[in-house]
This record gives sequence, C-alpha cells and structure tokens, in this order.
Amino acid sequence: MTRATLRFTLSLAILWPALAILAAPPQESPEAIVCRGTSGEGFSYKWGGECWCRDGCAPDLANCSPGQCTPNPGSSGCPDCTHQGTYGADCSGFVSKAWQVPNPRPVEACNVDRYRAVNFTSNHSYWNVIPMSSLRPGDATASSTHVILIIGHANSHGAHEVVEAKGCNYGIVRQVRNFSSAYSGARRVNLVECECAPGEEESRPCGDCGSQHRQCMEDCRWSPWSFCEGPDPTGAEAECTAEGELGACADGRLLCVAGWLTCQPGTPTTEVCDGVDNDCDGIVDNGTPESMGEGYDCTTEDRMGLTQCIDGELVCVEIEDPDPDPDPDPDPDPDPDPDPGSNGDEPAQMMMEIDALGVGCSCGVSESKSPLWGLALLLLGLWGYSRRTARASYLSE
Ligand SMILES: [Ca+2]
Ligand SMILES: [Ca+2]
Repeated sequence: MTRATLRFTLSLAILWPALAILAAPPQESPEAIVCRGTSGEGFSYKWGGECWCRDGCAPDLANCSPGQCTPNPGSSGCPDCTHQGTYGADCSGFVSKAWQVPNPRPVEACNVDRYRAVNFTSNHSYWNVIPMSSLRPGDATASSTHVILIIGHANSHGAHEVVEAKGCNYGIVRQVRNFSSAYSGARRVNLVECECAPGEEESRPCGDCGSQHRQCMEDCRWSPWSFCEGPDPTGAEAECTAEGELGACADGRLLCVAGWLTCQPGTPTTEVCDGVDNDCDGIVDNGTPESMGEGYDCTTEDRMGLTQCIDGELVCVEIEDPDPDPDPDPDPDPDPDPDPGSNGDEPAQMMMEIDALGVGCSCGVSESKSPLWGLALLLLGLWGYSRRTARASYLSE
C-alpha cells in the first residue's frame, strides 16, 4: 500500500462517521471551547486520534498516560509514525473534539467521528469562515494540512495564543504564534454570549453578618448563589441573653445563623449544686440527690453529718439526735422532801419557818425536836414581849 493510498483510506475512515452522524454542536460559550482545548495540552500527537483526559480546563496527566509518538525509521513523522498509548490527537481530531463537531463527545472518547483540517477552510453548517483579523478565543484557523484552536486575542504583533496538535515530535502544545497567508479563520455556530469567564468568582453580602458566593461555570454561566452564611462574631465567644429562656439557657452565644446575628440559647444540663438553674426549668438547684451530691456521709467538727446543698454550695450538716442520751448520773431518789427523821438539816429548816411565821409563833415545829429548842423559843418569846411592853410605856409617858 502506497503512502497516498494509506492517507486516502485513513481519510475515508475518518470522514465516514462524520458523514453518517450529523448533529448540531451544543449551545455554549467560546470560553467553554477554550476550556476544553486547554485541557489537551501535554498529550501526544496521535495520527487519527482525538481523545485525551481532562480535569476541568487542565489536562489530567495523572490518570491518563499522554502517549508517545515516534516517526518510523527514515520518515520525518506522521502518518509514517508509530504511537504508543491510548490517548492523543492529531490536529483536526483535536479541534473537532474541542469544537464538539460533528457531535458532542467527551474528550476522553476515542475513535469517534471528526473532521479533517481542510474541512475547516470553507463554510459548513457547523461553522462559518471569517477574516483572520476577526479571530478571537474559541475560533479556529486552518490550512489545507493543519488546523489550530485560538484561545487568545491578537497581541500587538498580530499573534494569538493557541493550542494545537503540532506534530509527532511535539504533541499537543500551547503557545503564541502567527499564521501564514495559507490560513483562513473559522467560527463555530451555536455560540452564546458569556455571562462571565469560567472559573471567575463573585461574592456579595447578605443578612447582617453573612455573604454569598457564586462561580462562573464552564458553560460561561454563573452558578446559583451559595447559601447565605458568615463567621460567628468573636469566634462564637460573644455573650448574649436569649429571650424567653430560663436559667442557664438564657446565657446565650452570639452566632451568625443563615447570615443573621442570632443569640443561640445555652443547652440544658444536669442540675448540680452551684446556685444556677442548670436544667433551665426556672428553679435553681432542684436536681436529684444524686445529681446534687446531697445525702452523703460527712464529718463536721468531729460530728457525723450529711451533705446538703445550701445557697449553691454543698455543705456538711450535723445530724440531730432524735433520742438524746439521758443524764449519765441521774439522781436515784429525786424526792424533794428529805427524810423527816433525819437530824442533818433541821436547824436550817427551823430558821426558814421562823422567818416565815414571825417571832413568837412556833407552830409547825416538829414534836420530835429537842427540849432545848423549846426552851430557846420560850426565851425568845419573852424577850419580844418585854420589848413591846417597854415601847408601850414610853409612848404613854
Ligand atoms: Ca432547675
Ligand atoms: Ca444548679
């Protein structure tokens, strides 16, 4: 098979699927085309190939081998070349996939329908030929033998940043270059105006402490705004009073909830003895004995006691003895009237009776008293009588 026959056969094989399957390219932005194109950088040039792996707008060389193109002995390159590896693309396969023509295909899909370079030099239902001076990102420029994806605007020298499957010894490269007069421009159809540049981010404030974010997606459209949220003031350490909450639950923390400053109530906890309404039922220190630590044995001033929560503090309260010990040395005979036969306290009793009854009155004296006591009482009576007689005589004179 001659080289010309080989080229014709390969071209027919390449064109056949494209002729058999015709579908419009997707509605998308030029930036989406550029994103797809930049993801091919670094993969190998593969004659007849049109697939690579991407991670967003970047090549995924970690998960996909870029392949290796080697010119056969005596040749300068493809199509007389050998390729090792699954992934890689030639120039027209690369632009066909970047443009998603004739059908939308993942860049990872190999052996799918595509076009040849020369196809891009004339009008087509999927693209229009444009002046080279009008080239902008997302367009292509093609000669009869090569096609290149434009990813940048013309610089002051008329050069553009491009991505192209440059050749067997180069692979797919990204560079800035000019074009000879052999090239013409082409712009794909079904392009939509961009809302934003893919990857661009935007944010705006919301509520009184929050913010929202959105990102420009690959299709050149903004993603929906994110949920409104923000950081808690002073790291959620700012204190506040939670309205309608009782006890410890009223001691709140100022948080940013859904973008609004909110006093988050405290959490009820087990009631303990601390002078605080821990369980938030409106009553201070009303827990169970177990939770309060009450009713346990303790000692205070060498007396046994029980723990008790008083004014927020656990104290040891002495136990009161309900049946105190009787007098250890009780009077065995508590009768207040001593034995009348005893002589021991007779004088004292007698004197008391005298003072109470007055002089001359001896009633109540015990008959058992000594006769000397009777004589003494008689003498005392006589002395009193003589005194009263003498006083009466004096008053009558
Ligand atoms: Ca309580
Ligand atoms: Ca408490």
